[in-house]
Amino acid sequence: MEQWIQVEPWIDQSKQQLDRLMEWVQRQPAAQFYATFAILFLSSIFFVLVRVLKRTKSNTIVLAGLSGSGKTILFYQLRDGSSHQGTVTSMDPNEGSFVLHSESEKKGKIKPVHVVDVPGHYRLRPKLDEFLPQAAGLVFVVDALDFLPNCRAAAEYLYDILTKAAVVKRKIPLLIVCNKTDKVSAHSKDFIRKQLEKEIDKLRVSRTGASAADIADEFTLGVSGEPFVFSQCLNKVMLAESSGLTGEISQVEQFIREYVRC
Ligand SMILES: Nc1nc2c(ncn2[C@@H]2O[C@H](COP(=O)(O)OP(=O)(O)OP(=O)(O)O)[C@@H](O)[C@H]2O)c(=O)[nH]1
Ligand SMILES: [Mg+2]
Repeated sequence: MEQWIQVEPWIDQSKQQLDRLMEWVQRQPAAQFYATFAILFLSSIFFVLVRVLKRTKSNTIVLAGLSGSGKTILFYQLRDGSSHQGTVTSMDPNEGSFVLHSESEKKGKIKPVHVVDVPGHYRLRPKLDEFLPQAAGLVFVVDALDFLPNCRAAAEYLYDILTKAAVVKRKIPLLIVCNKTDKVSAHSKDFIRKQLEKEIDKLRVSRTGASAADIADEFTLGVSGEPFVFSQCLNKVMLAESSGLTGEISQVEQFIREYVRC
């Protein structure tokens, strides 16, 4: 009884508030209800569509890297199992949807992969932005033979890629492929990783010091106060070795199959 006495005023108050709310609702013109209902209905359809579209996985793998690193030969190896010796500097992206040559004999339904080879010439690099929004994975090809003279340029290109919103927000996995390992003088992937990390670290310092108007980076890289290592990136960054010339590309194929599932 005592408890009832305590809660009774609160119930009365709530009832009055509810009555006032109902009166207010009844006073509103019908058009507002229809508009509210339409907005709620359309936004729920929009959210359902976004979820469905997110679930439809992309099958695009983008090949990027400096000119002469071996992207086009890698593209042919993936598609035809041969290097088509005698490639020239590409002037346009090379793209195709195909079942990987190494899987062409396999039985059952095999998902084709859409591979895009973006030329390394710096004027053609902006083409990369057209393909990143649909990329399931990114393969960055490095010339392991002629690596040291090109280390700075490769690091700059990688830095640009790793700070792009399209890469960071979608956490696009990146495979750095140290190519041309058929030659004994090719550098190992551990050496290349360390050198690239060092160069990116230097770039990070110089770019952070530059004025915001001079830099186009959409995201900052690494952890401030710590030397840069690839494991600090929000997207997964892995390293592999290959030879497009001899067809030793199994690590690239493994990466593709990990992110473009059959
Ligand atoms: N030894 C060796 N040479 C390679 C290998 N892959 C490519 N090359 C050579 O490197 C040169 C450049 O190869 P491409 O595939 O045309 O290079 P790219 O990356 O497509 O170059 P751009 O189209 O200019 O961006 C060619 O002369 C190839 O023969 C490799 O695995 N080993
Ligand atoms: Mg090419």
